[in-house]
Amino acid sequence: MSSQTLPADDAPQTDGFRLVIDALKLNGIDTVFGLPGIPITDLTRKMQAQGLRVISFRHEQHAGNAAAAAGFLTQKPGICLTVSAPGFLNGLTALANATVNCFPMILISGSSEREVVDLQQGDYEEMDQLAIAKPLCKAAFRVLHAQDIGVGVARAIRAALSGRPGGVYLDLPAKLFSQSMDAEAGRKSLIEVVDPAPRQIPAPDAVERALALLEGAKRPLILLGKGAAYAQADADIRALVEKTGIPYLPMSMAKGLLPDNHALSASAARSHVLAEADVVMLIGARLNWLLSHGKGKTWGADKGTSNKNQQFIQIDIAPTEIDSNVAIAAPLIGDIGSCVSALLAGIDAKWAKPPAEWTGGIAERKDKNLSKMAATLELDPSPMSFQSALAVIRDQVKARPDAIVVNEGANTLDFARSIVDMYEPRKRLDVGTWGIMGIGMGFAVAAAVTTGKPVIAIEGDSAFGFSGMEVETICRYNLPVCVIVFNNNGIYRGTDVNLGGGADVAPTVFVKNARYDKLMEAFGGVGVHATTREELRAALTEAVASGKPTLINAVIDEAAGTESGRITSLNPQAAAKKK
Ligand code: ADP
Ligand code: TZD
Ligand code: MG
Repeated sequence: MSSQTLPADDAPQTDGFRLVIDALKLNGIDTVFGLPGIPITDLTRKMQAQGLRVISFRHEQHAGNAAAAAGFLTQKPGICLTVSAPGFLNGLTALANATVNCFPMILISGSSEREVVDLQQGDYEEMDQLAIAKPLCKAAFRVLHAQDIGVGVARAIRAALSGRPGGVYLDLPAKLFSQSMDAEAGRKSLIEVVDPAPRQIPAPDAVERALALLEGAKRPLILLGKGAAYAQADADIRALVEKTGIPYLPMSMAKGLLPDNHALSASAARSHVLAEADVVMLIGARLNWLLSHGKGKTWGADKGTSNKNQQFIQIDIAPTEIDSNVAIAAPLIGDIGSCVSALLAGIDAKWAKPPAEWTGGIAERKDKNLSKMAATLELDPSPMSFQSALAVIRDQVKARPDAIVVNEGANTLDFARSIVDMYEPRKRLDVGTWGIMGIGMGFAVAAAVTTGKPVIAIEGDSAFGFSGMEVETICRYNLPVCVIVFNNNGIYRGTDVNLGGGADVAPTVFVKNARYDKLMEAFGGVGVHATTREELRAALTEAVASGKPTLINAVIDEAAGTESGRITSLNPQAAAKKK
C-alpha cells in the first residue's frame, strides 16, 4: 500500500490526487476503466477509497474500449486511465476509435516530467503525449497546476459530450498529483458542468423543408444509425416511424431501437428498399462506406453515381457531415431528440401514409426472405454452421431481450447481425465505423458494469484473440458475461493453404481444434466445449440464467466462411488476373 493517504475532507490543504477525484465525482463519473502504474497507481487506489468503481484491465486498449462503450451507453464520457508513453499509446487506438464512432470518452494519461520531455533528455517513459493525441481525437488538454484541474476536467467533459460526441485526451503530468493547495480554494476551483450536451434546436424552415419532402414521397425510407441509438430519443423515434407509417432500416447498432420484428422494419428487404426508395431520411447515420457512400448499385444507380430519382433528408448534429458523399436535399441540423420532436409536431392525423404499393411490395419481399432464412435456421448440420449456431443465440436473445449483445469477427459478425434480432435500444455493440477487431471483451465488461444485465459476446475466433486475456478481468469482477467463440480455426475460415508450400500454415489459419473454453477455466469461470447446437443451447441458457462468467467454444465448420464475410469486394484485386 502507498504510504500516502488522501487529504481528509476537513484538512486545510488538498492535493492534485484529491482534486482529480473530486472533479470527476462532482460531474457524476462513478466508474473508471484503467491500468495502474507510474504515475497513476496511487490515483487508482485513492479513487477506489473515494468510492469510484475502478475496473482494472490487463491491457489499456480494452480499458479504452470499455470507456468508449460506457460513453455510448450512458451519455456520460467513459473514463480510461493509463500510465505514460506505452500505456497511453495502448489506449490511443480506443480513443481514436471512439472518436470515429462518435462515442464520448476521455483518455486520462499520466505523463513524465515536462521539463525533461520537452528537452528530450530521456525521462522514464518519455513522450510528448499531448501532441500525439491531438490529431486523433476531438480535443486534447494538459493540466500543469492543481488549481486548473477543475477547468481541465470540465473542458474535457464538454468537449466529449457537446455537438458530435467523441474522444478527448487529458494529460496529467506526474508532478500535478502531489501539488498541494488550500482546500477551500481547491473546492472552489472545481466546476460542475452545466448542460454539457446542450440541445440544438433545428431551424423551423429546415423542419418544414424536410416535412414537405417526406410528405411528397411515394417510396419513403427512414434509416436509423448509431447516432439515433446514442441520442436516447427512443419513444419519439418510434412514434415518428409509426405515425408516418414509413418503413425503416436500422444500421447494426441501431437494431432494437424499434424491435427487429416490427411490421415497418425493412431489414429483410434491405437491397430492395435502398435501391427503390425515392426519399431517404437519415437519422444519426453517415453515408460512409457502410452505406456504399449513397451511390452505385446499392442505391439503384450506376457505379460511382447517385440515383437521380432519390433525395435525402439528413438529421445530424454535425453540419459538416451534410453533402459529404451525395447532395442532401433537406439537411436538418440539431440534436436528434429536438429534430425528431419538431418533425412529430408537424405530423398530424391528416398525414398520408406511404402508398400501399410501396409498403406491400416490401412486406412481400420480407416474407419471402424471412421464410428462406427460417428454413436455413432449421437445419442442424454437423459440424455447426454459422447459421445453426446463431439460431440458438437468436432464441436466447428473444427470451432475454434485456441482454446486451457484443459482436465482432467477419462471418461471425455478418451472420449474427442479420440473424440475431434485437428488441430493445442500445443492446447491440459491435465493430462500428472502422470494422475494428478487438472491441469484444472491453465492450462486454463495460456493458456488464454499466447495466448489470447479462452480456452475450458473439466472437469470431480471430476477433476474440485481440482481447482474450480480459477473460481474467471478467472473472475477477465476476461479470455476467457469456463469450461464445465461433471457432472455425482461423480468420474467415480454417482451410487456407500455404501458397509457398512450406511447413508454416497459411496466414489466416490458427491451431486446429483449439480449446478457448480452457482459457476461461484457468481463471475460475465456466468453460464449455460445444460441438452441437443442443450443447450450445444448454450452455448459453445456463450462463445467462446463472450470470457466471462463461466461455463457450462453439465448433463451427472450418470451411463455411467466406473471405472477409460480406465485404469481400473491398479486398484489392491483383491487376494481372490469372489466365
Ligand atoms: P452508423 O454507423 O450506425 O450508420 P454513424 O456513426 O455513421 O452511424 O453516424 C452517427 C451520426 O450521428 C454522426 O454523424 C453523428 O454526428 C450523429 N450524432 C450522434 N449523436 C447525435 C445526436 N445526439 N444528435 C444528432 N446527431 C447525432
Ligand atoms: N486488425 C484489426 C484491428 N481490425 C481488423 N478489422 C482486422 C485486423 C482485419 N480483420 C477483419 O476485418 S475481420 C478479421 C480480421 C483479422 C477476423 C475475422 O476472423 P474471425 O471471424 O475468426 O474473427 P470469422 O467468423 O472466421 O470470419
Ligand atoms: Mg474465425
